[in-house]
Amino acid sequence: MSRLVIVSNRVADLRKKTQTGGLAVGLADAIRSRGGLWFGWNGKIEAEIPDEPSVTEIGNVKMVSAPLTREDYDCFYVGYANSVLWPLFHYRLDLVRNQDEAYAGYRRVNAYFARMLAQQLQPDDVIWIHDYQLLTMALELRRLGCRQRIGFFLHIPFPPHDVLSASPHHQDLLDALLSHDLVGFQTETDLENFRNCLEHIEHPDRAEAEADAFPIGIDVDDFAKLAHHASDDVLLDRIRRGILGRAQIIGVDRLDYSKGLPERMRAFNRLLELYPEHQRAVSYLQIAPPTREDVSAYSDIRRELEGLAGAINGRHADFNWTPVKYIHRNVAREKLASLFRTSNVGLVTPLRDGMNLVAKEYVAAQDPENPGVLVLSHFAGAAEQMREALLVNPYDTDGVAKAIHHALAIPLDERQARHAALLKRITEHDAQWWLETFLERLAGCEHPASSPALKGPRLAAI
Ligand code: GDG
Repeated sequence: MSRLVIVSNRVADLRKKTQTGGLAVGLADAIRSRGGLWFGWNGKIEAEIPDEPSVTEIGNVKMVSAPLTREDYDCFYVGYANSVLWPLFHYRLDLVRNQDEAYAGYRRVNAYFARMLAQQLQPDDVIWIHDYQLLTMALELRRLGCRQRIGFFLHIPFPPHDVLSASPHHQDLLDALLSHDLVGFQTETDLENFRNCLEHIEHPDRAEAEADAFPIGIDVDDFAKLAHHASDDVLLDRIRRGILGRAQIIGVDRLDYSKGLPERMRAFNRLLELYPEHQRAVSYLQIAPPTREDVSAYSDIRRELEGLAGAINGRHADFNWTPVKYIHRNVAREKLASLFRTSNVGLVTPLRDGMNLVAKEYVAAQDPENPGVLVLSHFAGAAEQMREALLVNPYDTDGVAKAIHHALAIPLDERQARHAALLKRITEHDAQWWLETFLERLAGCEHPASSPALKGPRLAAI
């Protein structure tokens, strides 16, 4: 079997038993079980970039990483990846901050990562690059003469041409994507958008990269076990505090404007207004750990959310009831699992999301005998697979309030039926399925992008 080379913006810490994010867990397991190489930024900022990456071996895995300079970090990570690509790909043109300098930094870092990785490659490696920070890295690898198979997976949405073309560099980005043998997206919608964008650009000389949808999954059994084992303490705690009998709604999201958190708070407020019977009977727990705090749009959303939580509590709270519990900290994964299991409603209402693993984790964590109900945004990639959730439009405040009200009243047999259908689907399409399906498809590609006969990409060096 060819050696697997995974490339992601940050390398996971393989010495830690449990990774925090769902993605890191899946990839870490894959590489631990079959061996290979993992390349990425080491998270450090240094005065100068080195000539060679640092290499450590953990079991049969080679961890290869490199630092960034302050300027590279500011341009590549803050300036372009998170102030242009992230908002653009989440359909938020109002938040895009185009700057040529940032784009140049992005291209420079992708080229630097390609140089660092190229030194480590063997001829029959299979390379799998992840996500929007590294859209142009394969192109740079090809320029360096790498002929290995290269696959790419985009974890976030891919926008339609009308949105993408607002970027002055959209043609470059599409060209760069065509340097891969296989480009993977989360959903059929993303795939369609990509195909539609290609129709608008000229690429006559190029054999096309293969493209398909590979919806990412979670390790369902593992998360279910975690939830089952950890939930006893939480239940006891809730009984002790006398809040059993009160319903709990839960939301867990990085504090990101794509997750629709202010809209969700407003919908909860509306629930209390429209259906006063939920006063003192329902509470909403929102866990929203900080993220990307050096991008200004993120401090704005934080302020807005704190204001809203305070206003709702100020208006509705009672001496022994706090309607909104808002936690702006990272919570341990076991704790999350048990909180999911002991919450009656999982509220996942992003304005736009590639997939959304929290939706799948909420379902995996439920007690099948007495499961809670998932309320899920149409605009999460997960909605394509999870039709038995209560699907909502997150922009429709009254609609979400009504859906929560409905979720709280669904009888046991219907809850069980919805949960069983959802659990079956996420189990069939779990993390292992995602990984194997992608890698098998990559291995079977006709391999046009890496063929020596192919003309080089048209994209100019920067
Ligand atoms: C991107 C795409 C796509 C959250 N808070 C805490 C915590 N989490 C964990 C969740 C989940 C993960 O982080 C978040 O994954 P999501 O999929 O929900 O969202 P993004 O971070 O935006 O991920 C997304 C994903 O990539 C994978 O392709 O689904 O669409 O945007 O696992 O549980 N974990 C812990 N404490 C927290 O406070 N331990």
